[in-house]
Amino acid sequence: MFALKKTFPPDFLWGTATSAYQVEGGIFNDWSAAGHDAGTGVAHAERYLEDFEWAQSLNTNAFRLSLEWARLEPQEGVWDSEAEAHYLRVFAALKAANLEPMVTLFHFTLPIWFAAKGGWTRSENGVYFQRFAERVAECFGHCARLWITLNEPMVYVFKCFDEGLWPPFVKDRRVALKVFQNLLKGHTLAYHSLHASAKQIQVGIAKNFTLLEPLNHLNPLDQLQAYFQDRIFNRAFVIALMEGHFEMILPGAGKITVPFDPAMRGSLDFLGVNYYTRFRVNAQGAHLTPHNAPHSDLGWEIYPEGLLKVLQLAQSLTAARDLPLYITENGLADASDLLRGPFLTTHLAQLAQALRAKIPIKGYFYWSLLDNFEWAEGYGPRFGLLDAERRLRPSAKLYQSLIQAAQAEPLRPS
Ligand code: IFM
Repeated sequence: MFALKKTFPPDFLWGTATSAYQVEGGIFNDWSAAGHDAGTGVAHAERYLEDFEWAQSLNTNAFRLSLEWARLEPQEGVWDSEAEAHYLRVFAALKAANLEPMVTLFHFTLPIWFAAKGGWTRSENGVYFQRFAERVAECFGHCARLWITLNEPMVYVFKCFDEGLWPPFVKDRRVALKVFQNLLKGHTLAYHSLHASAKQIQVGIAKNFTLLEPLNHLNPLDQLQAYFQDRIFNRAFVIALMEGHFEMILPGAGKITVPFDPAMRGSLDFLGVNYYTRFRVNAQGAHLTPHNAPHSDLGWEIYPEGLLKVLQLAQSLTAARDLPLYITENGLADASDLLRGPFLTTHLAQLAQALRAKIPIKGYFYWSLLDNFEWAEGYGPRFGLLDAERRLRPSAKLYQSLIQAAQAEPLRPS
């Protein structure tokens, strides 16, 4: 076993991650309206007390959740007091279970009224997200220290507006670029609104980092494709938030420009890293996984070394301000649960190596506590440490003991 002891600081956050639409149930939003209805979810909205007991029993001390905008503001400007009371009860339950909340505002889903206004495709709509952030800060700002404005903004851009696989099912690169810019603006507005009303909070984003490597390292065309894809998918959003502007020429899409905005510059207090897999990129830009590579039920390669690589990348992107990093998601679709144990052990070994290399990682959140609604894939993929009936999988016990081992002999300041 790798050295867990003496590697993890005593205040390290060990958690699991969820999002509202994927677990709560009974939500009407742009996804349900578009025929991707999560239905009753896994009834987390009713069973959250029990779920937090499970999370506590696994030795975790943190929990990542999102607030469903469509529940809190089901009609434009109309705030649902029962939904607010519900989330206040959720925060109270987290506190009682000694689980530090990490709270996301936008995790892929929108109120129907906001989608009808054009959602993120229109720059003037950023003010609605800003107003949502203000309301959230007023109601819940005292309940949490760690806030995430946007989950995986570039996944959202590509899935919804380039590949056209998620609502609103658009395949238009020009629209995708607009959404990229509007999400940056929306983040910036929400970042400052959250800080204006809630004190002593930290605000970041959860950024998906997918390793994009040339299929053939000796083929310059593969290299070029991998380079451009990595720059736009993994780096652009973070560079823009760090520097307040961004420019690049993207073959096939032309010049991408995010003009300088002083309010955007430095609007990150930490960076969340979501890591799942690596893709090999060929000269046509397709993503491939070698047949013999170990992979999840979704066909995603299991590549633990990639965690260290993306943490190094995240550190280099944020080095100018020495930002703290959190692994806000890392997990595996594995119905058999045979691979999840080794997945956890090998990824945590890479995390331990990153900590020893002084990468400032403050927490790790496994995706997910429970099996849940995996977007266009529905309920098929099983990412949970628990299944939907709340039966603990063997890998959950392993996670529990790995956390215990890591906490057993905490680092003492030298
Ligand atoms: O389920 C998703 C989550 O909503 C965002 N990150 C990736 C997970 C697994 O695909």
